[in-house]
Amino acid sequence: MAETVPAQTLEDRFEAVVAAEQRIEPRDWMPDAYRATLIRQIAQHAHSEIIGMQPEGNWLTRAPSLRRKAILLAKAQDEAGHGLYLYAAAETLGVDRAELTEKLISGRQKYSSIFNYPTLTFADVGVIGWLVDGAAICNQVPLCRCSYGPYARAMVRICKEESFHQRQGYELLMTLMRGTEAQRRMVQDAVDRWWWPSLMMFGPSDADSPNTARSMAWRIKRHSNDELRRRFVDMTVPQAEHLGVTLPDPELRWNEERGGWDFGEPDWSELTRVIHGQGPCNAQRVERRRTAHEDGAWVREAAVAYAAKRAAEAAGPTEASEATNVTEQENGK
Ligand code: FAQ
Repeated sequence: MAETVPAQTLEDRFEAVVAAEQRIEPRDWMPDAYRATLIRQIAQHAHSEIIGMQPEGNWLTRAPSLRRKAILLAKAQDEAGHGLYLYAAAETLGVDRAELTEKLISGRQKYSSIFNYPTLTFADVGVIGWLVDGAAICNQVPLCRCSYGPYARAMVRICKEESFHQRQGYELLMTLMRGTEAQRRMVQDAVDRWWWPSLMMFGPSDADSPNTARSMAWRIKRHSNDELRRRFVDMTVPQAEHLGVTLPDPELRWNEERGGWDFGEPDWSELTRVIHGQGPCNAQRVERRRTAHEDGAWVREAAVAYAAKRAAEAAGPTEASEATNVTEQENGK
């Protein structure tokens, strides 16, 4: 008879694995709240990658050269791949990708606020690479050390690709900055529009972040929202100087004592509005996702039918398929 392990021992084991910086794997016992937190975060992260293809996708047909178009296509394809690794990681926790997609398009699960802003010019593509992927890297590199094995492993590959995304954005902006006065103005305008939303990607301030303390104790998150936001600003200010753009924050100044940059407070009411569906493009993004999902129904149906056919073949000949074979022979096929 199988031995039953007391719940207390299971929890102790879980805590010991986390404390020893080892990984929790799908078949290991884990507290229900740990599982729920991971499903929430990984699903939101996956949805962000998938919805995140839309703002840049807006420029695929209008990229200014074949080279820029090929780069942008490769980037969007990487994002689709990231979404898939992440949905697969979430599925190891016992949820189904179809169920997560349904929650996204019915507004019951979130995705990153940043993808609810419009891309008005091609400079936005560069700024998304530089600032949005830059922020994503700051936030995601520590997730490679997350206590849940499948999420941590997915993040290793994702981060490698994000770093290419960030570089292509910066290179695009450097090219525009070496161009005409109008191109430089276009870059500055894009930076002005994307700077504050990029800072909001890190989430609410620590004082208003209900999940951080628990997630850090479980070593899902390794740093608080404010710590990562500061790290991002410190990394980005010298890059802005090198590029020749101004960051739209009059409070930005070097703090000698701290050895980092002080910066202004983002407009938290804007973040709340965008998270709750009132951003400039929320309705459009979700509607587009819903249409794409409906348009793809035939692919899912074909995949299910094909899998059923393969399973039937693997199970050996059935009376029905034998009958089909006989009919085909009789028809001379
Ligand atoms: N947008 O208590 P916290 C990318 C929600 S991928 C929307 O601080 P937590 C690649 C939060 O979910 C970008 N919602 O929560 C790319 C929670 O709501 P809930 C996505 C937000 O989880 C680049 C509530 O507010 N990256 O960019 C946001 O501890 C270019 C309270 O917040 C990830 O998902 C927000 N900005 O910390 C693709 C990384 N912030 O669920 C295409 C993984 C907070 O309780 C193009 N995720 N909320 O109802 C994380 O690191 C964390 O989940 C945080 C939030 C830091 C986002």
